[in-house]
Amino acid sequence: MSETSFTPRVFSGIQPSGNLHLGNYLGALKRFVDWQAKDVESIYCMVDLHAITVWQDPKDLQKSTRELCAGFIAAGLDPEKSILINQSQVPEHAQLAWVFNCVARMGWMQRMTQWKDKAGKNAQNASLGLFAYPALMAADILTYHATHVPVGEDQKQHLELARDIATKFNHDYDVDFFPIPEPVIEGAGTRVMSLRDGSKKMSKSDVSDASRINLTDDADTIAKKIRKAKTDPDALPSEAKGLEERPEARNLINIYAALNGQSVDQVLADVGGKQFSEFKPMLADLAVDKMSPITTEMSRLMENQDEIDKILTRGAERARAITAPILRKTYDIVGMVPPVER
Ligand code: AQP
Repeated sequence: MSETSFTPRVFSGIQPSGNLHLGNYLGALKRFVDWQAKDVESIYCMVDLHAITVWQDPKDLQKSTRELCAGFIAAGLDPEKSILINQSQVPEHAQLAWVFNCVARMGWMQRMTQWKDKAGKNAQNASLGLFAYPALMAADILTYHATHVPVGEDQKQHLELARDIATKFNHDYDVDFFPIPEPVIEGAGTRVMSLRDGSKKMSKSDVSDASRINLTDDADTIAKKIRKAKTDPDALPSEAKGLEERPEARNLINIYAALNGQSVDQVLADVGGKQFSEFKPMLADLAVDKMSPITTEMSRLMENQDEIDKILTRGAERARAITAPILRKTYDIVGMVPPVER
């Protein structure tokens, strides 16, 4: 099966499960905006069905979904250029996920590190949805015949599973129907680590708020969190190999590079030899400079929630023009009787 026989189309999503943080911004959102500039048809999704695989307070979920949409737009996504949707408003995601639940194998799901991390020792008590999460993610992508999926490093394994599902479907039904989607994991911001522990990824669910920079943090809070970020006592190196075995230093340099659109080598050429006491204020200024306009715009957009709801409704209409025929064709391939016109 040729991976290039499908028209390029981009899909990605973020869970409305709490505050957007710098990791989501650099690993995903900022790169969605870069893709938008390439003029490829793109769909960006607030994946609320994924969010409820762990408990969400209903009122918080609504607020987080609208806030996420505001974050998408504030970061530079234009709802006229990209299709912005709330997953639950496009029923084909869940419908195709059921078909994929019947294609994917239990053993594939059991190997997923995110399942093991999130279910932990309490797997018997985890939701069935959390276990099946990667099949829904495959459906999110493939219900658009998306070919490219910009994500952070942590989603690599789920993307491989989406590829396995597409391959097995095509093989089982002897068709060339689903593209094999390409993960696009590029740049210095694909794995932003906790500010408190350079071995843990920055995450919404970390109990320590000091571990992450939220897109809703004000300038003082951002500067304070960077000032207090864990580091080591040595000066910064002039070459990337000097960051080996220095996870916290590497993380702060990666963040600087990703925020400033530079490579790690370029950053180190400028800051090599500096102490953290000198570098941290530089990073804080840069982070405030890049993030504050987004935060301000997000708050402004949140004042007009009706407008956000209209954008999502319109996005769902545009999305369904793509997804409904793909789902119908999937059902035909699987052998489901179509409804007749009356
Ligand atoms: N630390 C990160 N560095 C780079 N990219 C990241 N992403 C998440 N964390 C980092 C990327 O953001 C996109 C959306 O992620 P998500 O919210 O759907 O899921 P997640 O990975 O589960 O996010 P969190 O913050 O880690 O949530 P919790 O704490 O609930 O598990 C994805 O492209 C992801 O790679």
